[in-house]
Amino acid sequence: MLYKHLSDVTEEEMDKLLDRTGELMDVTDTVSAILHDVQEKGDDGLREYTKKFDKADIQAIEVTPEEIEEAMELVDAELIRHLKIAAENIRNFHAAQLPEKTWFIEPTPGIKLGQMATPLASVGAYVPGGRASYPSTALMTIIPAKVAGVKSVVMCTPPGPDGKINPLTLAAAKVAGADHIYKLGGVQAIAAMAYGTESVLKIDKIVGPGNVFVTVAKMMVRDKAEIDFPAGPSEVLIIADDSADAAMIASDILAQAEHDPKSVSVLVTTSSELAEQTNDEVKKQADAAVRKEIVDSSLENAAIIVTDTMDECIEISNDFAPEHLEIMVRDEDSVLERIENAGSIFVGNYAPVAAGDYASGTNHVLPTAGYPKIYSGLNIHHFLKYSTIQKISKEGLSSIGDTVISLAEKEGLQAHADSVKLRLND
Ligand code: HSO
Ligand code: ZN
Repeated sequence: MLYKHLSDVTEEEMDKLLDRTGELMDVTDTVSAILHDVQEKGDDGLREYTKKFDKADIQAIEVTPEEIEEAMELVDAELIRHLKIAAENIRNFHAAQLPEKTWFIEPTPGIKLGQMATPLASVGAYVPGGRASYPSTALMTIIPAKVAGVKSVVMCTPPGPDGKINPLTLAAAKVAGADHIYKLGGVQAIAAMAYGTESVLKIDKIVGPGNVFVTVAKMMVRDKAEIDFPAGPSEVLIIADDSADAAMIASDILAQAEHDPKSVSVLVTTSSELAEQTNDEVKKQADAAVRKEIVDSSLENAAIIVTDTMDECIEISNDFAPEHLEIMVRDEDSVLERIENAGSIFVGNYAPVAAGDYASGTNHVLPTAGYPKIYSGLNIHHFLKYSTIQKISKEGLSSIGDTVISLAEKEGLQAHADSVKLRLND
């Protein structure tokens, strides 16, 4: 772990912290071969790759209603209750993001301008499986699509070697309201949803996190299916002053570190005392970590940076553009209002990232690696598109007629000009 005063951080160290886009390009050849194969061979190609990568023999690619019922019975009733609580909170928060279906303004008499939101027809949710199997991600991807009004929401998640999907992930998909569930993971899942096969519905947009292969596959099928954004290894940046609690900060660093050996956690603070205590706490908590191996390698990417001013903390955070930002300072709002780039922001001592990961209701599918500079985390607008509308009377058209005619004629488009003249000449 890097632990330094800002003035001692070298340019190289800072660059390494800020540039996290990684080795996406290294895997493009492998990915494009699989995409191509699935496009050619359809279901047979999917079965082949599922055998190769997931070690599973699958006949039917789609999960049956009986399999879903079986999973619902296998999962502890108490866990189903918790899934439902989380689902309700996620549903409510995303419903609050819904824009007005249709609105109009009348800037000039006789010209009414408006906008109408309509949901995408079909969406595919990719939910990672295997070592990192996240039922919570099924809730986070399927529920907003359903709240937006998407008719066909499909989920892909890889099967285990027994050909079955993790029962809790299936239960989560059911609670969230998925319309079709396919036993597919990796690049083959992305290919199946983007191109469609005999068994898999072709969808309009793919959302959800994945490893580098999945991320590159999503980026390569964009001519067939829109995507949300690249989402890589999890990250947190914490801005804290001397009012913060070192044990709490360390626990959030550990929570991030246990995700992936490539996860990144950063504390920027104006308090050298807090920095020292956090450094000790991280070591102490890491010793007792359940996923110690992952935590230890991830902590190699961690950093504690002490600054002289809160302005410097904020500047580092805005440059870093973290997936998750925690603000643990006395004057929270004055820091919050200066944040420019962050996927999801957690304010105060009692807002750990884990709250948003599972149950508060905000979405945990977020851009990483600095992409919060240009992308928003998953939200209702990812599932909607907007049509503009105009209702114009003859009076309204005459008020802009000369402008349209003059500009059209100047562009050499006489028919455009005539379409207006014809309407205005009695
Ligand atoms: N922090 C992860 C999401 C997650 N955490 C799922 C636990 N389960 C990426 O935002
Ligand atoms: Zn997490």
